[in-house]
Amino acid sequence: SPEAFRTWHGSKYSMFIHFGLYSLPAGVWNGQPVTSGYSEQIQAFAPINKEDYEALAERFNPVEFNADSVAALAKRAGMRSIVFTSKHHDGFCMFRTSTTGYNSVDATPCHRDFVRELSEACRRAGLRFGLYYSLIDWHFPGSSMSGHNADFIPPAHHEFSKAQLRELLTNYGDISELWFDMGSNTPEQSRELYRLVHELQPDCMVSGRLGNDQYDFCVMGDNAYPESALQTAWQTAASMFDETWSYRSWQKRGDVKDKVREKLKSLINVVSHGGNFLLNIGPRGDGSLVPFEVEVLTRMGRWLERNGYA
Ligand code: FUL
Repeated sequence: SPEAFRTWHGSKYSMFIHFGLYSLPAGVWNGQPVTSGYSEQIQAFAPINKEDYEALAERFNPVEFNADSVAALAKRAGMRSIVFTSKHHDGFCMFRTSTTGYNSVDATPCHRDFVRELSEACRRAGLRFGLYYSLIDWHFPGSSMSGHNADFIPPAHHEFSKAQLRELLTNYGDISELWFDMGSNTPEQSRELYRLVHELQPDCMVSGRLGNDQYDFCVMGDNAYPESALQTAWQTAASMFDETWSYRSWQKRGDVKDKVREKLKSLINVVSHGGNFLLNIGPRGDGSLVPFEVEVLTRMGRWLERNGYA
């Protein structure tokens, strides 16, 4: 609805979070830095066989992850919502689900539902909350993994996604956006998922990466900026470093001041052309935030405040 669009568009600046099993290896496998591909896709790029990757769950215990501190950081940064990776291409669910045991409640020693923790923290902090949801699933029986462009996802995965979306859209209150990623859906499948989202939450905004022109807003290519204003609702998702979205231990971070300038320029460019800016952070495997990223966001927030935008 126009109302849902206005509310979403009014958010302008939001936090993206890439956090999951892949945060544990942090871009390193067998003692070697994995230099190709994004680190959240280390399973495909190292590559890591299914059993070894799944075993990461047994060590996943991010005691430093505190949803309220994350929400507080978003507030300090001047952001108005948070979008969280409920499930990335690895297929590991960061929420309680009855559809698979491969989830953060059942398969880890921490037994935590991160979607719940963040949804509640956002509500407490007065932030909106949205979900990233990958339609690629390297864990799903019969799927093949080859980096994100040539994966095969069996048709049965569609029913599985529907069941998970029902959970995600009924168990966690209002979801501001469903950030579908990388679907290779048929037109009928995209239509069905689009309808399902709106049946459960009419005001939830659906991203263009659902495919087949079933969307409420377009997403630019990763870290891509249009030359001019677009005739549609749109968003740029940006990573702190071009090379990865999830935490990478050997990332060269450079100077905080330069990064603040770079990201403020992007924010201004996007917002002045009518888009929404979704800026990513990648917490470490123990759940702690990367000080560099905290500093960048804090300084951006201060700039916004000084200039009367906060
Ligand atoms: C991409 C994904 O393949 C990346 O891993 C990341 O999640 C980015 C935001 O979207 O298409």
